[in-house]
Amino acid sequence: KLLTFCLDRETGAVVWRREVERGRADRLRKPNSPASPSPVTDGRNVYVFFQDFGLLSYGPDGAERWRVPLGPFNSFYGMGASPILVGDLVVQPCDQDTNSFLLAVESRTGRVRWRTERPYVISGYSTPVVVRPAGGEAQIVVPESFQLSAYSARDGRRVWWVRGLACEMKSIASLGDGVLYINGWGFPENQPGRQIQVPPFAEALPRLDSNHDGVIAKDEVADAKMKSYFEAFDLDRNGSLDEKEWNLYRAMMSAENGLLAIRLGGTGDMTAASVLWRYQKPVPQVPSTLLYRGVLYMVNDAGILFAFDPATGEVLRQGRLSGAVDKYFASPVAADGHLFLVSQGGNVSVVRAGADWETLAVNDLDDEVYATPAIAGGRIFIRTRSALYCFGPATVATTK
Ligand SMILES: [Ca+2]
Ligand SMILES: [Ca+2]
Repeated sequence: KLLTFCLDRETGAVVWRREVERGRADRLRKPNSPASPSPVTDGRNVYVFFQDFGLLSYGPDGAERWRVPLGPFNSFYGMGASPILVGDLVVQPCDQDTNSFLLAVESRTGRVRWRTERPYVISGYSTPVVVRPAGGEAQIVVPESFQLSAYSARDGRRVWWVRGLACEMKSIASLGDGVLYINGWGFPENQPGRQIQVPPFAEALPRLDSNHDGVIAKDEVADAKMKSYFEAFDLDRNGSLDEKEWNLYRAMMSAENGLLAIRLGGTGDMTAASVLWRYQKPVPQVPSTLLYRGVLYMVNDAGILFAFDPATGEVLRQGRLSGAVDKYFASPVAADGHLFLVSQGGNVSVVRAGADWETLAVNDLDDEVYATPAIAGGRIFIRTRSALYCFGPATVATTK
């Protein structure tokens, strides 16, 4: 079922719930779920995206305002990016293995303002951010396969891009002053020094194509590792690799994992000019970084928390989150001088922020957590697999 809930922030009571018909079930692999894309609100209306339906908007009372059916989609793990609001537009990245596009619809009517086709993009799961380079107009920055691109919010035109990102992006960029920070992880073989050299198609085909049909089928591949990744390269999922798909396999194997600091702005390919630093020890699969009070934080897949100097990429402090050494899907969040990190197993670490951060408390929710907590009105909201929690003082000044 594809459900949208509205809850009273004070009590957690369900104010309304709406269901939209699920006419299909596009490819979706765990731990992704149809509810991975978060809703976005302008404070009155809410905008939601379901990969098996498209975009919808509901009013404050739950009345449907408009719907924009989209798809079906062809993404390796299923769709993950959330819609964002940019001025009077709702912007939705639809990154998939074939026919990727970026869509902007009017938030009032759902009418399509622009749609930019992006044939150079395959599966991706990152939610974009909005930037305004000095003196310029708003741009939508989307982490994409192998690169990050900035699109004009006015007409969807691709303005500038930086190459050298991982082959598959999941995290959201953190924004500093004229700089963004983005981390990406594709395969273990994308760690510098571990990359696999893949021969060109013309060289591989005569060796592997035993039935001479001009393409490379899964059972023609001997290499166990390649066999295990085969589906990821078979973009049209027809069971064999043609030259385009083989070239993607080569590109995926030669991509590099890492955390990059990128200066915003420019025109065209800004790779040479705008990459300020790269950190290439293991970065996490999913969680985004957090820039808070002049320090950049990142938690990796071994439960190690890093504090970076955002200007240089220097590691100021790294250490295990004691009591919460686990895998992380949720990104770190912060308020009142504290970081909050929620592990997959439901351990919530409360950390004093700073270049010399330290763990203050660990609380166990005893349930799986994949969602990043939300902070609003002096409270923190945490969604576990089976419940939505609100933590905070019993009485806080809130505006409804
Ligand atoms: Ca063949
Ligand atoms: Ca194919």
